[in-house]
Amino acid sequence: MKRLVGVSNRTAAGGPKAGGLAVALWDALVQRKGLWFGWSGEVAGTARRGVELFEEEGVEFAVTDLTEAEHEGYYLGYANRALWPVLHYRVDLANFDEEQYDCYRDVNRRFAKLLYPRLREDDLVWIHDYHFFPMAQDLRDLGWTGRTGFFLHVPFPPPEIFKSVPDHRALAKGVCANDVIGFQTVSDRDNFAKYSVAELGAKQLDDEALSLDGRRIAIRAYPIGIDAVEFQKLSHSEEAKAAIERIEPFLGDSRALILGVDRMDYSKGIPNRFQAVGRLLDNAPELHGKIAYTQIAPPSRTKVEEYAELREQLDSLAGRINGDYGDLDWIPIRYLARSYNRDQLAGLYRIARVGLVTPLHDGMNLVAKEYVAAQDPEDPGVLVLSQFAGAAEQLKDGALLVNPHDTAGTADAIHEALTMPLAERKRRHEALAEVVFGQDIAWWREAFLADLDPSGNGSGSVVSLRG
Ligand code: ADQ
Repeated sequence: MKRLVGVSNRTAAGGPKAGGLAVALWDALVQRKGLWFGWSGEVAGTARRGVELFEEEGVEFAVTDLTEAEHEGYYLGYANRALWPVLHYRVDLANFDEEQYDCYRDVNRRFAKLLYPRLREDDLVWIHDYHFFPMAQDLRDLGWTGRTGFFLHVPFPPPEIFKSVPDHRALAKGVCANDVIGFQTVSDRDNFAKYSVAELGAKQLDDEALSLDGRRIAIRAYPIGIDAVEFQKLSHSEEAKAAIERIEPFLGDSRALILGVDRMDYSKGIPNRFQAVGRLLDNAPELHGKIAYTQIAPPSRTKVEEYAELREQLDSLAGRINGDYGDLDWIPIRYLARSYNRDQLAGLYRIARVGLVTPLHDGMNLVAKEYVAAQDPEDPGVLVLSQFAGAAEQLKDGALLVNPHDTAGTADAIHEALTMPLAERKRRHEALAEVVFGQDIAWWREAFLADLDPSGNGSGSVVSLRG
């Protein structure tokens, strides 16, 4: 079996192997005794420019620090304030700064230089996400010719939007130096194909292949999954039970829990969600005192201005809705700006009557899948899901799909979820569970690796992307 080399901004070194990317790559790297290369997570005043090497459970890690200037320019600046907003269709929030772009390019080149001497001829290189759009090209420039793949965890927007990035061509050409380019959805893949044909002069060979400069590039949708069996187990853990016990007094005998769990990010549509709950309370006075909406949203990227503004907006919206509708014995919105561990979340998902997942745009959204995995199949809750989450492509038959910009429509969907008869809840849950358990994280990983290493024996499983 060929050695796998994973490249991602953050690695799972030392920390818990939780969350989508970390679990998926970790298992593959353990299987193949691979190498994981990325940022150490440390910001050094004057950078240790080299690589720190260590091993965990047979997986080799090679990590490097960022200097303060790199952290500002490459990470906080270009990746988070230029690429992230554009890839989430928010050109209005993007901040394009030439110096930050140069810094992003330099970090990619520096990382490639550190990685290249560690590569062996037969390695498979798997690069992750928008932090490393140009990485494959930088490795090629150094002489690397081996099989190389890229997976984009976030959406790829329509060409008109991606073209707003001043250096869009250089970035996209860099991505095209990969042999396989993976997307979360068919719609992201098609946006990229359209862009590449129009802007780079690529030729579309078929739905899943481009040709550029005489090279064939596979482009495919590989919707990322979760370790569903493991997550279901977590929902029965002691910690899960303890979390349920803590929230139960607040729910009493008759209050339905509506749950939202997100990183505090403007792409997640949390203010729209608050407004939809406000509208629901306007429309349905009979629900006053009968529902408890809990939104868990730990602040992220707090050094970025737009995130600080979001925090203020949420504080004020939740305060207003609670002020308008709350009562001596009832607070409609409980908004908790802190993080809970996976066991605790699994327990809360399990007792939530409604899973409210309404991002304005999202690559996939693993919370939607975790919510499904944690349900009791005999008495399942209902998933209310944004049509703009990547997960909607797979989960459209079982979830109630909403347009998160449509406040009234979202309020109606929450109402429908709260009043849905058991038979329909079970039917919908069955459809959801089939996808979440069938197309899980191992399925995703094997599908990508089978294409990255067509000659290889992979793990021997037959993978059908059509499910
Ligand atoms: P994220 O934007 O971080 O990931 P998401 O996929 O929803 O979004 O969540 C990732 C993980 O973080 C999940 O396992 C979830 O449980 C956990 N998490 C989220 N909110 C939390 C909270 N409040 N407290 C504790 N844990 C929380 C990016 C892309 C997504 C894509 C993933 C994987 O933006 O679209 O699905 O990568 O490819």
